[in-house]
Amino acid sequence: MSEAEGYPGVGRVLVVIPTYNEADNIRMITGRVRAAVPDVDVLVADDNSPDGTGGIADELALADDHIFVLHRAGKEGLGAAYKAGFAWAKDKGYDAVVEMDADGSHAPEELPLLLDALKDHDAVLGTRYIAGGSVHNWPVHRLLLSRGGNIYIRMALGMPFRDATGGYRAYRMPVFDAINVETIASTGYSFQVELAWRSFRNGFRMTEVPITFTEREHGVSKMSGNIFKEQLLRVTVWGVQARRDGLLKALGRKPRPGSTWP
Ligand SMILES: Nc1nc2c(ncn2[C@@H]2O[C@H](COP(=O)(O)OP(=O)(O)OP(=O)(O)O)[C@@H](O)[C@H]2O)c(=O)[nH]1
Ligand SMILES: [Mg+2]
Repeated sequence: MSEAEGYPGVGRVLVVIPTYNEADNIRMITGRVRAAVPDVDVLVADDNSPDGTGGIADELALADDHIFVLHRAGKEGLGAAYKAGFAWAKDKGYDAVVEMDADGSHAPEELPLLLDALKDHDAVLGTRYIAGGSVHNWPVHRLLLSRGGNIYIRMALGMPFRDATGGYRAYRMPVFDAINVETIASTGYSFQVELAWRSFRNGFRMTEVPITFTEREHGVSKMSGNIFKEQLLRVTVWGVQARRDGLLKALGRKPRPGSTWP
């Protein structure tokens, strides 16, 4: 890619798409990304999917020099795949990274919305729960769980965001260094919450843009009760830590090791 290419006002952008058994979706999603933002690159981070997603991605990469594949040894969860993708992007000198699911839940056609907002922000969260945003084909219980989880997160952490669990986002690369992204231990939805939380605590310029979220049509869901419990527990711990840090700060004391206090 030449210097002149990339997304105006942002620079070289890499869309990282983690995949596990997305053989039915991978052509569709990469094709839509390439059509929506022709000057942006795509990295498929595949955990050795048994259904052959990685092999299909290799074919796509051979045919298109804007598509790349990161083959990982085995299933380690979404967070680990993203961290590997971010490290790959840093190594290759990208200016910004977008997180996107492979299943079509995140519309590639909305990429310009996220990237335009990134022109004057460090992180942009695609949000289902602000005016203009929406969720399609979700059963009521899942919507309630998601909305309830987000209300809890907002109260526990004092972050202003309406959708801290969403997975359609754009970050400028310096954010990842500042928040020590490689030390994030969360998996599942907590990974997204922790990314937002650390970015917020470090004072980065963040904003939300409305997105249209559509539940997957093909393939198998990996959502589980354990993922939800992990999120609840971690958010509660961070909330308590943040209040303790606030107190220490008010008393003129130093933060504890491992604190999210910037
Ligand atoms: N590399 C990698 N990707 C994963 C892993 N688990 C999930 N993914 C991918 O992460 C994205 C989000 O996972 P989904 O299964 O869609 O999770 P979800 O949206 O909560 O659940 P659905 O209801 O199935 O849509 C998809 O692109 C998955 O293929 C994993 O262990 N490794
Ligand atoms: Mg999904």
